[in-house]
This record gives sequence, structure tokens and C-alpha cells, in this order.
Amino acid sequence: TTEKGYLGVTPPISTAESSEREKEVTATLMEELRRQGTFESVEEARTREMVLGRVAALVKKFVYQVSLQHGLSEAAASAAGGKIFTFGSYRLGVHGPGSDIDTLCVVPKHVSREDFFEVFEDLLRNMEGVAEVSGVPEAYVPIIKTKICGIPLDFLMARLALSSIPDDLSLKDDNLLRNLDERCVRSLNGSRVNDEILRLVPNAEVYRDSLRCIKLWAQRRAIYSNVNGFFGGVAWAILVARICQLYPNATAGAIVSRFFIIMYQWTWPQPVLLKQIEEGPLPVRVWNPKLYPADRAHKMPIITPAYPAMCATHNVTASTQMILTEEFKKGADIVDKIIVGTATWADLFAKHDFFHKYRYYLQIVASTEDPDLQIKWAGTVESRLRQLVMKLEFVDTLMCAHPFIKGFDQISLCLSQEEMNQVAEGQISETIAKRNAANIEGIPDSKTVYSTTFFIGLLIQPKPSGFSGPRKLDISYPTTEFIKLVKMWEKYDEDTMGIYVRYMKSSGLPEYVFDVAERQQKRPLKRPL
Ligand code: 3AT
Ligand code: MN
Ligand code: MN
Repeated sequence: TTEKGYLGVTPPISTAESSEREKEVTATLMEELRRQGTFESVEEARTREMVLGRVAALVKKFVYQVSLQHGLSEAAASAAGGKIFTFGSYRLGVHGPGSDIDTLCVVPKHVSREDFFEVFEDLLRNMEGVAEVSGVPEAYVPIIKTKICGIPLDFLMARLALSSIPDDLSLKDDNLLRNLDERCVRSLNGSRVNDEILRLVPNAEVYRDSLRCIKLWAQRRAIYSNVNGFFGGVAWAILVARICQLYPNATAGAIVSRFFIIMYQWTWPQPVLLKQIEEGPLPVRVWNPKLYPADRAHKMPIITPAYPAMCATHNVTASTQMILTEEFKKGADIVDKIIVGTATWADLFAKHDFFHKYRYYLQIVASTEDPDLQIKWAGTVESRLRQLVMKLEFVDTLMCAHPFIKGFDQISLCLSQEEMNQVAEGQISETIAKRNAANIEGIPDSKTVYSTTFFIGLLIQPKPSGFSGPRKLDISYPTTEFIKLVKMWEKYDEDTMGIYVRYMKSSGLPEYVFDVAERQQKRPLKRPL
């Protein structure tokens, strides 16, 4: 805590201890989180620690080797150091079984990014227990993805303007960012944000338990996704931290119950801050709605606590704000019932009803004939979906355009151009769906089509009463504009990449969007809209 006696930009709402009932529901919450499988086994936790120990040693070996290549003496090369910092869910202590370990490798100034993608990547490949090393040096945040002893790891690297990296180095000092490559600044950011969050919460254990609950809830409700205009991991982590600041002595059950009501009543676009925004040593933009119109446009700003302050929720649109707000309200109602004993935590974690909720949907299909290209093309289309959502929001009779948070991948074996076209248009017939490699053997002209299908639910204004005939909904303009936009991708190629948008009734939704239980009870909707 600080000289003002509390953490955060305002004093707490209450410093009271939790009531007996709140302590009871905290215990049942922890039981439910265990039942839902959000914790890893003791054995997996041990493996992670062992892997991290080996990785820390490997980074030192990497720095040592490169230092020798640069002509440093044995002694100087050993003293050059090298250190790992974890961030992401593992660092916050909210990771589940199978989560990755996000690991930042900090190296001294004579070790370059090229060394990282050559020497370090090679060292990794030759390490025992390592599978699937894949470096993406050209990414916005360059990354090496790998798996060690079954644990997935994401490696970032930052090269500081220091001749050695001591074991007790902290990344807190903003001056460390001076004279760094932008990619290094970006790579440092995740770790610095996580460390600040942990420094700014009054009780780390209460924080972790509360965040674990909110993350699970957000995933189940299909509102955990930054790219689609909902909130991503960093935003949820900041929100829960803010509630912890407001109730420094509350237990996790109490934090969660306050979380929903406070978020539901939040007076957006007032930003959520964990501390005052600071200026710093770099010539970079710090989030400032008074200065920048783009920042003023943020609908639900949640601001990262490490310099340079950024908005973690840049992608929120009018529609996703509406959906988030509705979910906060539903969450608030359920936790009220949990406190009085008429609902259980399992009710809070109920699966979303996206594919039952709307009468009309848009289906967006991205397709190629190459599995590697498909990942990039589908990613590009997904990253532009919010542009389609925003254009749909301008359509008069459309009240909400609700993007689903994930695409559905399909691999289809086609025997004719006609079948290929069908797949590219999202019409995968039963014949195509059931076909496999064995039953087309020997047929020379079979082609494999990779497709990823995204969905947007459409909430259409009810017809005025007494008005008959179909309600006019003209979505041709948003659709054509969206297709034009995705085709502007620099690697777009008309001959190998398909993009198709189809408007459909809920009855036309493909089977694969439903899980087994839903398929059995699926029946036509009878709704007033
Ligand atoms: P998991 O438990 O791993 O699912 P997480 O919160 O750790 O949850 P990620 O590993 O995906 O999630 O991300 C951890 C951090 O890494 C969050 C963000 O600061 C950074 N990050 C994630 N994806 C990217 C990306 N594509 N480019 C740059 N940074 C990213
Ligand atoms: Mn992670
Ligand atoms: Mn990761």
C-alpha cells in the first residue's frame, strides 16, 4: 500500500471483512472451480517448475555462447547473465491444465534478435523433451512457440541497453525502455503489465481465486475474446483487480458478487484504471481521450497499468458493449441468488446460448486449399469481422450484430469444382461431410478444401404492429464493403482464397455449431421477434 493508505485511484468502497455467508459461498466457489477442472494437477505444476528451471539455464547458456562469439572473455561471457520473466495466466496464477507458459527472455545489448531466432531456437530444438519449435520472427510481437515435456511455451525476447543482465533485475523502471527497439518494448509490455497488476491488488490470493472465476464465466458465456470486440485476458485481469482494490478485505465470493453489479452499473466511457496514468521517457502515445479522438471513441476503456498506458479494449463496438452489459446483469442476478441460496455457482458457469438466441445469422466463410495459408487467411478475416459488425450497426432496423468468439474449422474432400464451390459458400452437404480419405482413394481429381466459418447473430427490430410482410433488412452494403476490405489484405490472392457471406435463418445453422446434448433438444424457436 502507498502513502495514501490504499491501492487505486479512489479510496475503497468498503474495508469490511466478508460476512459468514460470503465466506461460505467462497468455499463453495472454490469447490466448483475444482469440479470444473480449472486447476492443474500437482504433477503438472511440478513439471512446469522443472521446465522453467531448465529454460532459465538455457537462456543463460544462449547469452554465454553469443557473448563468446562476440569475442568476450570466458569471465565476461559468464557475467553477461540473461533472465526469464513469466507473464500471462501462469504469472497471475490463474492458468489451467494445458495452459501455456508465456516467457520473456531478457538479454544484454550484444545479443540480437537474429541470435534469438537462430542460436536460441537451435538450442531449444536440441534440448531434451522438446517438440514442435516454431519461430515467427516477422510477427508484430516476434515469438517462438514450443512444447517442452508436454508443456506449451511462448517465448518472447527483449534486448536491454545493458551489458549484462543480473539475476535480480526488475523490469519496473520505465527508463529501461529508453533506446529500445519497438519490438522489445512490445515484448516487455505483457510482463510489465502483469507485474503492475499484482503490485496493485491488496491480496494476491483473493485476486487469483476471483479472476479464475471470472475467466471461466467469461469463457462459458462466449465473451472472452479481444479480437472479436469483447474483453481479452488482460482486460478481465484489470477489471477484477479494480474490484479487489475497492474491497481490500473481502473474500473471493464477495469480490465476484460485487464485480457483476459494479461492472453492470459502470458509467462508461469512464475508464477503469488501477492507478493514475503516467507520462514517461519514450516518444510514444499514452492513452489520453482529451488529446486523441481515437481514444475518445473507446466505449468501455480498460487501461493497462504499466507505462505506456494503453487501452486493452480498443475493439469494443456498440453491439459487444450491449452484450457485455447484458451478461454483467445476468451475472449479477445469479450471484444475488447464490448469496441467498436459490442458485449455485454451476448456474453462473452455464454455457452461452448464442446459437439459440437469434432468428437470423450471418455466416462468413474463409477458405483455401492449403492448411498453412488457411490459418493466415482465416485469421485475417477474423481480425476484420469487427469492421463488418460496425457497418451492420449502421443498418436502421438492426439493433445488435453479435459476433461469435470463434470460427469453426472444417476439412472437406471434394470431387468436383461444384463441390468445392459449395464448401467455399458454407454449404457442406452430408455426402461431403462424411467423405474421408479412404473412400476417395484412386480418384485423381479430389481436392481438399480448408474452410473456417464465423457467425454473427442479428437482432432485428420488431415489426411495427399491424404491419405485415417481411421486414426489410438491407445488409448488402455492409457485406460488400466487408468483402472489399478483407480482399485488401496484402497477401490476398483471388485464385487461392475464398470469402463468402451468407444471410440465414436460425433453422439453416449447420449441425456442427451445436454440441451433442443441444442437437437432441434442438427445436424450432417460437419468439416474438
Ligand atoms: P492462457 O491460460 O494461456 O489461455 P493467457 O492469459 O496466458 O491465458 P495468452 O497466453 O494467449 O493468454 O496470452 C498471454 C499474454 O501474451 C497476453 C498478451 O499480453 C500477450 N499476447 C497474447 N497473444 C498475443 C499476440 N498474438 N501478440 C502479442 N502478444 C500477445
Ligand atoms: Mn498464456
Ligand atoms: Mn501465450
